[in-house]
Amino acid sequence: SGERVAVVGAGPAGLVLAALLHRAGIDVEVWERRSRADVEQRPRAGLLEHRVVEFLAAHGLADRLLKEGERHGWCVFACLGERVRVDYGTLSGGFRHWVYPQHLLLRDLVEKLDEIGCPVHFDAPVQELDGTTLRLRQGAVRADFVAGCDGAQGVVAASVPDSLVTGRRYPYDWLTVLADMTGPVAGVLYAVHEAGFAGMMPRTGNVARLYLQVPAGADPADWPEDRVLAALDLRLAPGAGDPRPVRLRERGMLRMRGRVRRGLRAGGVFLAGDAAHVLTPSGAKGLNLAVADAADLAAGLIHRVRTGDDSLLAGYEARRGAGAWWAQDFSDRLLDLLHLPPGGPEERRFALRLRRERIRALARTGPYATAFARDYAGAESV
Ligand code: RFL
Repeated sequence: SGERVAVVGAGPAGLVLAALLHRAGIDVEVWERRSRADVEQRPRAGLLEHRVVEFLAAHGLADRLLKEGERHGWCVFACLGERVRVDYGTLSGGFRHWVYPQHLLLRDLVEKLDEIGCPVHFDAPVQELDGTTLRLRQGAVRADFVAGCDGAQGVVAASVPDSLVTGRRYPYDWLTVLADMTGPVAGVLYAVHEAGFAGMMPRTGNVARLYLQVPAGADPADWPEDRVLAALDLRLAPGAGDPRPVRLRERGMLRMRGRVRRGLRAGGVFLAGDAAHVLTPSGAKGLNLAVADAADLAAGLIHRVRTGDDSLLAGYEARRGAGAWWAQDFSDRLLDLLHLPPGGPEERRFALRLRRERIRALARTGPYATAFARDYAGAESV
């Protein structure tokens, strides 16, 4: 029909969307600010929901992931010297995560787009949007539809009038490191501790992503390597045979905030992924939500281009808003479990005991544990 879609951003949302549209015979191109090497090498997320992998697999976008990724169906909560294993794979009735680093997924998607002939332009920052025309250093690109998949600080959102943001700044931050460990990390560990939360998430081989609660606004300079290692050791309290960090690769500070936009569409311009909502990494939902947005937007655009009917697209904002609030709520409840409220020693002890109680309930067969397990693993279909 000759209608053109411009996708801004080659993250999970943009690349999945482009692949689906191109496959459906739609004229689509991706514009990405960073270099290809940068996109393919920057480690971020790594825990993929069941439903997301099912979706990617059904569209032929998970070949390598299915071969090389690892299934993951349990996590451990540590609290007051007790370790509680939550077998969410079993409690949910068989839904598990896949562990596969985000940058490898992006590498695979870029490769797939190359293979099917969908253009991805790297080193091409979109500077401004004028209706559905992109302004780039290289010149102007006209499109009929624009998908703003340009992340939390994107330029597309700025051009969507009335795109209101509701958000929360949490009263703490997470220092995050990628670490070489003494051995492979078998599963996710969440440690709820008097001194603050610490977490450990498996990546590939002996590499793990570690998180450490620090005061909001903390300066990374105050957290040199030995301080980080000592805090991790205290809070994670590894046993004799457990993997320990030996080398910290890259250190970052995650300013903890949740944010949901209202106004995900203006005419032919749409927002998806982190451009539409930002989640804290607590529930590992950000990447998953980005793919779910892309799936929904692709279906709406394909229907619109093929039939001229806008009704599916018209519901995009409501459906994806609901998806974002669901994930936001899940992440917020998990954060609440993982952090102690401010207070004196007595209040903190009380709060710790309450958290241990809730953690035990997550492992006990019943509707509470089943609901958590299904939400965590992403049981509902995309
Ligand atoms: P992305 O991945 O940020 O991609 C946006 C892309 O847009 C480009 N861009 C532009 N391109 C052209 N012109 C412009 N003007 C542009 N402005 C920006 C950017 O360069 C970039 O390539 O957004 P998307 O696709 O919405 O995907 C979102 C996910 O990347 C994000 O939610 C997750 O990484 C969050 N997250 C996690 N999510 C999970 O589901 N599971 C996890 O285990 C998990 N762990 C994490 C995470 C995020 C982290 N960081 C660093 C924020 C762990 C970490 C440490």
